[in-house]
Amino acid sequence: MPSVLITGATSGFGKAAAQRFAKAGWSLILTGRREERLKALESELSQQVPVLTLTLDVRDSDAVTNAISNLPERFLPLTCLINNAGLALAPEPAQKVDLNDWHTMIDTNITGLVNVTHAAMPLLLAHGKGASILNLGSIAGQWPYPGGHVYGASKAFVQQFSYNLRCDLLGTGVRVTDLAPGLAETEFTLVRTKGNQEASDALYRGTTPLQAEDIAEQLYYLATLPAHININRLEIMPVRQAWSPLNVDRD
Ligand code: NDP
Ligand code: 8X3
Repeated sequence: MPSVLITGATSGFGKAAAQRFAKAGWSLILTGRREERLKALESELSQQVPVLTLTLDVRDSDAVTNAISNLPERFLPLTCLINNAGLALAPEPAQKVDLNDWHTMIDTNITGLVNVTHAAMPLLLAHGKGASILNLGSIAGQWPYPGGHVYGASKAFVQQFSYNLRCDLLGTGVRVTDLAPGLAETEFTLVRTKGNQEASDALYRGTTPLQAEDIAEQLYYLATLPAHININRLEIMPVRQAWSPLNVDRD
């Protein structure tokens, strides 16, 4: 039975991915900080497949290493790692941002992703051919926009780290993809605005954003491609999102 380790399974893409992979019969290792949400998901999905929940903060490298290097045999070797845990903070311009918010994004989106990857790599190498590392990047890693500052830069890291991992994993059979979504309706904007439900609703109102299930479907597609195919980067936007012209400062 294939197994998948999903970080940030308590909400949004991670939760939808857990449900999608369970539907296909995969064993699930689900992580996040909110234990009650993990337990609720476990009781929903453990009727279908084996589920292990790990309550942890991806920023805590000791906790991550300890948890992942002691996974029960029934979940090994690992078929797929979905590095999904992440967040944006501080939608305001760079010059107005609290430094702590920048640190939180770097610690989560970069250090956290690296912590989990480092711990899980031996388990994916043990699987070899057909195993995958699926990293949640973003359109923000490629396309700059006002208020993107450290969030976009952290997702540019995810893209380049994914490509560089591919170089080193060549010959092992382990695949790596930078999955880069655009506007998607999850708790992402609620987190970014520190709990402003009105701002979150306003962002998604009157358009047709991606849904968590759309991204879960792409994750499942990537994880189940024939073993000789690696999609390096997959950028997905809603049809109702596109680029704007460059800005010009005028007198
Ligand atoms: P959500 O806010 O709905 O989910 C984020 C998940 O990340 C939660 O399960 C949360 O769990 C987890 N998480 C956050 N910080 C930590 C931490 N320190 N340790 C462990 N888990 C953590 O957002 P999305 O589902 O939208 O986002 C998932 C990923 O997709 C992120 O990396 C995001 O940057 C990326 N993305 C999102 C887009 C969007 O528009 N929604 C578009 C492009 C990319 P908990 O709080 O329980 O720890
Ligand atoms: C999240 C998508 O457009 O807010 O990564 O940067 S966007």
